[in-house]
Amino acid sequence: APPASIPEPQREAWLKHQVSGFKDKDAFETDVVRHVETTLARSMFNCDESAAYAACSLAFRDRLVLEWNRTQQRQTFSDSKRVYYLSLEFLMGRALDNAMLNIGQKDVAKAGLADLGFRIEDVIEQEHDAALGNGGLGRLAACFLDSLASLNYPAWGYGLRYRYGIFKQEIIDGYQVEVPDYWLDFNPWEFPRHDVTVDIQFYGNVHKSTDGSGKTVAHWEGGETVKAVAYDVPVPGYATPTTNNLRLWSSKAASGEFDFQKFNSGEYESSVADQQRAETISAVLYPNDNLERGKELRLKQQYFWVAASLYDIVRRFKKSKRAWKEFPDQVAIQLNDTHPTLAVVELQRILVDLEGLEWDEAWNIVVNTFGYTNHTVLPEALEKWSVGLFQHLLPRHLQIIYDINLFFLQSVERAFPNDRDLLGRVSIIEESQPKMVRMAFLAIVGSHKVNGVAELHSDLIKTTIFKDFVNIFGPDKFTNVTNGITPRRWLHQANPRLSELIKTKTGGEDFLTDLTLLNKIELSVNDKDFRKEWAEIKLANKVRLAKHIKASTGVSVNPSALFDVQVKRIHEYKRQQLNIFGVIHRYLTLKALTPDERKKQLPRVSIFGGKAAPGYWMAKQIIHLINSVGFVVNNDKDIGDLLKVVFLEDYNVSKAEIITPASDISEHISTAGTEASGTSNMKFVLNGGLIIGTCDGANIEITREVGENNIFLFGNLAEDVEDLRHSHTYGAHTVDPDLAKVFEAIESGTFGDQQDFAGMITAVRDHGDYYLVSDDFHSYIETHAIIDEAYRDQEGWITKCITSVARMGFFSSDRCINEYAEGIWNIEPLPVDKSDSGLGKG
Ligand code: F58
Repeated sequence: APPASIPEPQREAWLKHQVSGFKDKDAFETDVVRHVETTLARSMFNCDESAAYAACSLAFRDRLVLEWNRTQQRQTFSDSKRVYYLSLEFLMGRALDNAMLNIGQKDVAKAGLADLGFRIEDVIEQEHDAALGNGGLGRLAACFLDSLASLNYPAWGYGLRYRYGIFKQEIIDGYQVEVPDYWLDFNPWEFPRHDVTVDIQFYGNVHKSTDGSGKTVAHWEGGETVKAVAYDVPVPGYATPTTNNLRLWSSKAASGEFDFQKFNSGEYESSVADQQRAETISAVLYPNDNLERGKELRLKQQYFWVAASLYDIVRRFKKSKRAWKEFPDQVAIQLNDTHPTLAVVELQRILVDLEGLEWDEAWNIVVNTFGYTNHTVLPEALEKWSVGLFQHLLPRHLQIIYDINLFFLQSVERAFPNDRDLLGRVSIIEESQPKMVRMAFLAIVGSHKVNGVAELHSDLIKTTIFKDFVNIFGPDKFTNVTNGITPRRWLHQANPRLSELIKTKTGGEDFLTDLTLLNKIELSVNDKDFRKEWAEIKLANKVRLAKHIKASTGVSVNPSALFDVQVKRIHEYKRQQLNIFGVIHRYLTLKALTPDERKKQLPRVSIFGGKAAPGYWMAKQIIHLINSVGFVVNNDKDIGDLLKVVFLEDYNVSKAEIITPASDISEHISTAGTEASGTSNMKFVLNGGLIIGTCDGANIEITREVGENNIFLFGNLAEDVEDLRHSHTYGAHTVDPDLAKVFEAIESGTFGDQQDFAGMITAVRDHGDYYLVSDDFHSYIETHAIIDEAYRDQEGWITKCITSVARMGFFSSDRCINEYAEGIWNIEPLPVDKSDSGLGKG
């Protein structure tokens, strides 16, 4: 039993007053009113929806904190191995709805809020998204935290507490405009830990000295120090008391608020400037998706976060008084992409420079501790840092990297003598001008496992960018863990009615904790009532989205039209340009029909959403073209409801929760071999939508699960992409004839000044069509025609949807986390007795 600071006789008083779950809605209401009147110092006369949100959140938070504390105690005293998930991004979205559902007391809150005069939906809407991520990579980290807690794994997330998350996107005159996302005004979900701080060093010099035994010891001295302050966010598991911790670091001047000495000697300005410079480190999330730019501040962010996290992890380990060699038995650290790769170097530094271990012993510990997940093969997204920048910012780390590289290359030399080319290819230091540190190579050398995120992707990294490393380390070091999504948020929370309907068919067992149980609904595929309700739910979700579209764009759309959705970051490789060219083709085709012929056509709504990186000019052109096409098409009387084109501004997690359940078809149409996995493809199918996609990323495994008849695949295969690229002639590439007509329409000014869109056309026609837009255009258009026909057969369509959902069990992030736990982390869940919980699960 845990030692307690409260002596036995007084513990009774503590137990008597212990916080517990809401017994009923009365208890919930008491808490809400108390928080409104005391914590918020308001009253029923000025309690608006935002105050109701605040009070409701605080009431739930009180419950969460109790379980959170207990979980941390339980995990500490069991002394079991923990996994630490290091990610620069956690795209958490909203917390309140998730907390209510995972704790299992949303019904109580709904009834209680209604008594107090509020609709729960409106209260939930008040919350600002925690948007600490760009896209798939950040959302994957959030799904993983949900699964880790729900499966009772002892796990912590470590990230940065950005003051500004991903920017807010406004669409003004059809163009993207970026607005800062200051989200911390009121955030009840974080707990500042002003007592948990770490001093982080930058710059300075390295001196070497010899210790008593004649060993050389490195000392990193001087430079500047910044303070890392911990902010903790509770992560509740679903239907379990386990509540894990997400620790986010915020930067502060090491001297505290500002330097009093300087202040007193009249240097007020510079004392404040120091403070501001320190705070800049955690100020803003870099908004690039699949692009690295080598900015010094970004490297500073990475080291700041990694050093603080490792200090924390090592401090926790040292309390156990175990021998260092046991470190990998207690600690697994997963590197979410290469952004935290400095952790490899930092742990080696701690062990060798500060703890006095021998290099080899330390290195053994390091390699056994880390695992590395790769999320991209795109060359422009692979991280490299110049040696000069490293030398300046982290001089000791550069030395250690050189040593790691030396020992690594020596071992390669021994295994593959006389292959100088190989040494050059795999060197962690790229011998370019300037020299660069290749972070992915460092991550591979410093980890015991490297994984890709879908089968095709994991195969591709083994045969392309990391091929030499497979030869060197052998194939077992490289593995696949196909991504997954949490069904709690992406079905139960986003689509409560569908979740309820499915529940009626899964025999009382909770499919939300074992998603493979979904297969039971396939038995009801011909059940009339089931099908009817299924269709009603989809329509209701479309009506809800139609209202949102009207409110945000002013465009009225018909909910019985086919909703065709592409929402994700805007990127040439994801090919929103292919989609909008296809829409233009549809428009031109409709225009060429007689009014009678038109009447026979199937109405469609093309829905786009997603942010472009602020410096990504082509992506911004694509957004502009989509909006320009929308403006023309939506106001064309010949077309009416047959085609609407909308761009939804500021796509984020909470918008995704409205959009995903409302799609009939969603588009996952990346050039084959470029999208590592994709995860929204899984979300759409899980919500009873079908997908059109290329043979890329997880689309391939989705096809394997749902069956070829239930997915619309098109386009060239990854294995043919290279040759096709070579076959394109620069300057005058012959484009597909249908696509040529689309270009003609754009160039004749149908959608406004053609100059605005010239870049997109040139990329295809004159600059080699790197993304194979023209090569895939014909099969894309044909496949959309097939989709139209399939959708006309509503009964057939519903059968496809139900069958697909039934077969999606594989894509739960629970399956995915279990694979990591077994194959990479070697950790076990820490079982909890559900009755040993302060919360009533209801
Ligand atoms: C995404 N990567 C992949 N990167 O593109 C997607 O296929 C995959 O499903 C997902 O990861 C999860 O594995 C991604 O989102 C980023 O946003 C990085 C942010 C930091 C700069 C480099 C890109």
